[in-house]
Amino acid sequence: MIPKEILKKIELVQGDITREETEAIVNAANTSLLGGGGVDGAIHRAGGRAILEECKKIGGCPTGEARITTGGNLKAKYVIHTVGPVYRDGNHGEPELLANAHRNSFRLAVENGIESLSFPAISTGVYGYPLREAAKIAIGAIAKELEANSSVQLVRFVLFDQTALDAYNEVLDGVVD
Ligand code: AR6
Repeated sequence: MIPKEILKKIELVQGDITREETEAIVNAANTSLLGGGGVDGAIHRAGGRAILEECKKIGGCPTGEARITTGGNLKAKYVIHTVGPVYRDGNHGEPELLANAHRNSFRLAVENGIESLSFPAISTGVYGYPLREAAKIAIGAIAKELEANSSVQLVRFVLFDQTALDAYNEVLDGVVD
C-alpha cells in the first residue's frame, strides 16, 4: 500500500509528454541514445538538434540506466533518457530492468535538483511489455523512491492513450486501500 502523502505526489494523465511542463521529462530511448520511433522520436522532433548533439557526446546508455541532457526547445528544462527492457517472456530479468529504468531516472532527477518529472509508459510500445505488468512495476518503483526522497514533489505519468491510462489507474487504485 502506498502512503497518502506519497500518493499525492503521483499523477496520471493522458497526453503527449513532449508538451509537459514538468522540469524534466523521461524518454523511453534505446541503448544508442541516437533516437528512434515512438515517444523517443517525438521528443527528438519537438526538442530539436541540441538533444541529439548531447546524446552523441554521451555515447549510449545500457538498459536500465539513465542519462540526462538539455530539454532543447521543449518546455521541460531537461530530458532524462532511459532504456527499458525488450520484453521476451518476463523471465529474462525484464521486471528488474524496468524497475531500474524508473529508479535510475528518478535518482538522476534528484541529483540534478529536479522537483517535478514526467514518465511515459516505458517499454510498453515497440518493446512489447504488457501494460498492466509495466504499470505495476513503474508505480511500485516510483512510490519507493518518493518514500526515500522528499525533494521530488511531483511524478506525473503521461499516458498516450486511454488504454494505457486505464491500466495505470487500475494499478494505482489497486495498491491503495
Ligand atoms: N507522449 C507520451 N507517450 C507516448 C508518446 C508521446 N508523445 N508517443 C508514444 N507514446 P515506445 P518503448 C507511448 O515504443 O516500448 C523507440 O524507437 C506509447 O504509446 O515509444 O520503450 C526507441 O528508440 C507507449 O505506450 O517505447 C526504442 O528503440 C509508450 O509511449 C524503442 O522505441 C512507449 O512506447 C523503445 O520502446
